[in-house]
Amino acid sequence: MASSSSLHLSQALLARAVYLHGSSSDRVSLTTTSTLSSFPSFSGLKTLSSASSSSSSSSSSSSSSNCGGLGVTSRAPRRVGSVVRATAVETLDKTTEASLVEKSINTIRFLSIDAVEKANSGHPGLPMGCAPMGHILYDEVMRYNPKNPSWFNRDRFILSAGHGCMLQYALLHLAGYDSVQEEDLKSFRQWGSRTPGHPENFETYGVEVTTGPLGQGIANAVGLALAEKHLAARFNKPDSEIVDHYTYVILGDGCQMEGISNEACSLAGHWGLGKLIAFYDDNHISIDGDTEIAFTENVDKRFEALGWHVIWVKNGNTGYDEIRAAIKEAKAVKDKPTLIKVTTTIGYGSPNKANSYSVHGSALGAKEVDATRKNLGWPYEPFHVPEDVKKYGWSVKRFSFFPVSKLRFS
Ligand SMILES: Cc1ncc(C[n+]2csc(CCOP(=O)(O)OP(=O)(O)O)c2C)c(N)n1
Repeated sequence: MASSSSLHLSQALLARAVYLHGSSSDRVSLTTTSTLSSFPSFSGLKTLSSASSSSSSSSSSSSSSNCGGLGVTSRAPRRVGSVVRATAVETLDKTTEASLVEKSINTIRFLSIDAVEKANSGHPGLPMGCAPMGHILYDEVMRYNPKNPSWFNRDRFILSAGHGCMLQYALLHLAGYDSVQEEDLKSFRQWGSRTPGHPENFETYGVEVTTGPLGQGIANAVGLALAEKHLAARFNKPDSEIVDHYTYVILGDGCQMEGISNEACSLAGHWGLGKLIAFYDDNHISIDGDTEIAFTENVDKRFEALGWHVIWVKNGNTGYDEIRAAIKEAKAVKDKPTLIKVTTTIGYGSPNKANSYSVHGSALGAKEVDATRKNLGWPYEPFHVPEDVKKYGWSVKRFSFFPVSKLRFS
């Protein structure tokens, strides 16, 4: 439905995305909120040419230090000065051994478990279940540069299920973002730390969108994907595709229950945002128990009706190749956003708490942490990243392919 209210929503989403994700130093001129009234209707976005020809150009007046009044601190500024166009760190063709992938995924699980345990508060269940999809995204699929988090053409990742933020912090840590060091993981949920209880985009480099209110992250993701498509339509030339990136999201049952997610996803389907790929963590558990008690709709069919391509990964716990194949399929569908429903087990690996709401929002407890360590064969101390994970995977391996000194800056 392309009503005037949906147009206003689209303008708001686009304004927010451009405002937070633009960089005045990039070659493309970005639009500020004040110029949005001159934007065309976006119902033409399915055909790129109509969008590119119908909008008037505008320029950004925001400076690189203007982050929208979001309380940016000198400790974690959002922009990285003049270094805005480093080449991407390509990770697509990496061939890490399967056992090392498994070990790396378990590193994510245990960093999450240990941080929540130390804070004695937080949500370990989602990171334990979503570690495989998160790992594959950050280690094999996404293009980004941890040493230049504001590189404009990076792929975007949004954790719509923001309560599971230890997943994102563990991923940023392993991927080599300076913003999440071991001491940051150890101060998870502490006052003034860079690892707050829900992701804050002004607090931690690498967090694109502040999330926590369920449903809002996926709505922001629609805005980011729309911004990408709009900017690409306006500024790309056949010999110069300066805007070309994907927007990835992880959302859970709680996000699916929220009305705002349906409204935004309806627009995404209407616009045919083919570079929006959402992972639905289908773990059948929410804050109060099994989703059977309150949420039994057919999400797949709903998304199909909204105009999305829908894929079901039946084994999100260990089916790494299934996840990889789904992403490949999603990328091949250019004219529709994709929902990858990934069936996982919340708290995967915990012998007594997995698949129950008790692992949704509380620390496992020392006894269960020990049991989980035994169950997953994890002999290490808390917060330990095994040497082979450090050495052969993640950032070190990536930087050995692309040393920072060889990155192309201009
Ligand atoms: C709009 C909104 N309402 C309520 C909450 C409180 N809340 C946080 S997590 C959660 C349940 C989320 O369930 P699900 O997405 O299934 O996450 P999982 O149990 O898989 O971790 C709720 C209700 C919230 N964060 N946002």
